[in-house]
Amino acid sequence: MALRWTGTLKDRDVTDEALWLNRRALLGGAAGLGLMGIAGGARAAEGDLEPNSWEEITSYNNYYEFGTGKDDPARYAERLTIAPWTVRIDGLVDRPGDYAFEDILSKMTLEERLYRFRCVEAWSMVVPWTGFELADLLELAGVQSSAKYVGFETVLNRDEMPGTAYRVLDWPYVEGLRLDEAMHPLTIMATGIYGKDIPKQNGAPLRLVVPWKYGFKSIKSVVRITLTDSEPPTSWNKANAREYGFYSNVNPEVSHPRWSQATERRIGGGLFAARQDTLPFNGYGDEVAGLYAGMDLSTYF
Ligand SMILES: Nc1nc2c(c(=O)[nH]1)N[C@H]1C(S)=C(S)[C@@H](COP(=O)(O)O)O[C@H]1N2
Ligand SMILES: [Mo]
Repeated sequence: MALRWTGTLKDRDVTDEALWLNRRALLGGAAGLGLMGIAGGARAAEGDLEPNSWEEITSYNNYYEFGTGKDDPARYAERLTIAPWTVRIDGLVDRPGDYAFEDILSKMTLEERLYRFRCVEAWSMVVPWTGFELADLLELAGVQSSAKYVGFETVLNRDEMPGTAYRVLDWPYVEGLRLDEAMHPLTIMATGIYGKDIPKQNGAPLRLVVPWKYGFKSIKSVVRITLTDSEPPTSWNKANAREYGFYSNVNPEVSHPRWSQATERRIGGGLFAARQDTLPFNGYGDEVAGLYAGMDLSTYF
């Protein structure tokens, strides 16, 4: 696929969204979607994989470095400097170093992945990401056999991030995965949405997407990836360990202490739309449940 990084996102018209939807129609519904990498829950009802609009995906966001309001990221993230961009990959790797974003892209295979996205706040969307498998990036750096976890860090540029004036979280935002979760083919680094560069409010120029976990695991604007032998700290767990665990797999059977996770509100469904059932592992159980064999998922939240 000849998608190239341009470093800017100026025209927010719907042309690309229309093209994307048209191409999808040409490919022929669910069968066509199968071409976009792993079927990504093609077993779910087709209607459940109706992509949200560009407008919805880019105007209703969580990116607390720019404020805690859902419309703050769309309003303020434009300030963020994203070029040049480097990702430091360090820790238990054979080739640690600062990897320029363009160099990473030139070595990765970009593909489209239509994924459900489920926030721990019980809203959801369906997003047509463009990205590459995290496993490919980790292989570029050469994962050592002693590595067991992967830590991630978001850029911290306080001058450009008004939300960081408040200690809502301990900045920079950090996240982590077990190595087998990170290497799973469903785990991607997203660089685009609807075939366009990923907007800053969604985590430009590259952000993690782990579709079977609550949205807060999908850390934005990544500048550092560290391979470790112990579980890395994660921002929401540090902020409130009683409510947010390390694993955070989507699980309709384990309530958040303050609300049920059994159902979710699909963004764009309208004010009176029925809530829909939340699926175990967000609908990706066939692909990922095996990662947790033998674990009591009611306690590893
Ligand atoms: N750095 C950073 N990454 C982040 C967040 C954040 O506040 N800061 N919010 C998380 C949460 S709670 C969610 S639901 C998703 C939202 O992604 P979206 O705005 O692209 O839908 O980003 C996640 N990644
Ligand atoms: Mo979230």
